[in-house]
Amino acid sequence: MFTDREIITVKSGDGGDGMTSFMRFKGKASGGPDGGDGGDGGDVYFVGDASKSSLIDFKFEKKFRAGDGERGDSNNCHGRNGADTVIRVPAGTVIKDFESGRIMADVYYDGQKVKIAAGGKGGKGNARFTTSRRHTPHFSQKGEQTPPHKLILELKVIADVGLVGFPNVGKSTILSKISGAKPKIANYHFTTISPNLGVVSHYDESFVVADIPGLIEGAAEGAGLGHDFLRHIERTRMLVHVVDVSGVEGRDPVDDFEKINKELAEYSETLAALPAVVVLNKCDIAGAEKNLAAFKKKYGRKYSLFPCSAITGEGLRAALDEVWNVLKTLPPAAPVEFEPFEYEKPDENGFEIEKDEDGAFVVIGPLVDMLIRNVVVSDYQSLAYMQSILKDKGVIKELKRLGAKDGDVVVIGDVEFDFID
Ligand SMILES: Nc1nc2c(ncn2[C@@H]2O[C@H](COP(=O)(O)OP(=O)(O)OP(=O)(O)O)[C@@H](O)[C@H]2O)c(=O)[nH]1
Ligand SMILES: [Mg+2]
Repeated sequence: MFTDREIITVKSGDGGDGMTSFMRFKGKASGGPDGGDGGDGGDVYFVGDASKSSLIDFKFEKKFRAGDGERGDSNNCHGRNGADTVIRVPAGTVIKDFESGRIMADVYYDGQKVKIAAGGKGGKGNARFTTSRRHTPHFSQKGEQTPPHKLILELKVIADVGLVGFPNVGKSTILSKISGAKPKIANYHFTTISPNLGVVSHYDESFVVADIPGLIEGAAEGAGLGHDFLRHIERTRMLVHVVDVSGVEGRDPVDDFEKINKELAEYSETLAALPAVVVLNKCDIAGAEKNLAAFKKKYGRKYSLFPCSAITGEGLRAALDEVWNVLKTLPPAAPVEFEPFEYEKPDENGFEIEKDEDGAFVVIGPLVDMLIRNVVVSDYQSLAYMQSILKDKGVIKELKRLGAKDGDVVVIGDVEFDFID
């Protein structure tokens, strides 16, 4: 089974919590703080793997999770970092964020490794909160929690040349003749239902040709197998149009060619603008000459036309020579260009202040969420730490600007306190 688009969920590891603990000596109740930091959560990576040719693995396995960081321990022991998760995908896999549809990475090369989701930072142990005035901090920081992310994986196979044409015109037969590939060939439409790749050795050079399912008129609106498979030739450097010039199926070859061009243009202007060579196939069938002459008359000046017979092999060499001549002039195939999109770490500095019906100032926002996670309300020092953060981050200043006066109530999460200027 071939799959070229899957939706999966990844989650990097949460950071481990910092530890609150104090040194213990024989005969002494407690020494200084020695709570260690929590470990960092593991990252989620993708790696290109040339031995894979489809996204089939992701049909069955859709959830990936990196390891969480471990909690810090007493004796200043740092918690162990969570294990990274490395997801192997075929070279040519484009990774998109599901929510925004934005491209995050094009895993194009074998062995290419990209980080998609970073693990949460471990929380600091209480030993880190010691200051000249605070000798025995009874609080430590919680590890950073990371959200899961939905991703779209899209495989766009990497090939130099794309074969396009109506069904049954002989695309797969041509691929089988010019490369070692063994695609299914049969005398009916839509024999090919997923892309086939073949490596063509041409003198001392080689290039990759992709054979995709046949297109028909209206493919862009979903007719036949639709035009989704055009994704696979989006990054090819040139096209080979294969036209059945024998007309055995009762269609006009010129008309076929024009319809395919129209479908390509409807899918993407870039694709339609690729350099193209036209192979007029099935020349061995009686009746081909007349159509051939008509085709040459109409397009002989605009395109390089190559009358061929994939069955006898006649004409294929000349077509390949031309393909190679064109390829030589083109830049190498390259990953897609995109504005990089990365998951941002939640901004822990943002806050807003609202006034509730009793006139209390209610502070909300990510800064408050962070404080709620990290502050132990029952602990005086922890509250003092919160106060200092509120000052540093400009909350106190903003309260004043909004007219807070001594004795006004300020609400932060579960904590209510009187404002003192
Ligand atoms: N006489 C003759 N028959 C050919 C030639 N090339 C291909 N055929 C036959 O045409 C039929 C279709 O060939 P395929 O290679 O499967 O065609 P395709 O374009 O890949 O078809 P789809 O995968 O359905 O789009 C087969 O029966 C081939 O044997 C040719 O040059 N001459
Ligand atoms: Mg085929």
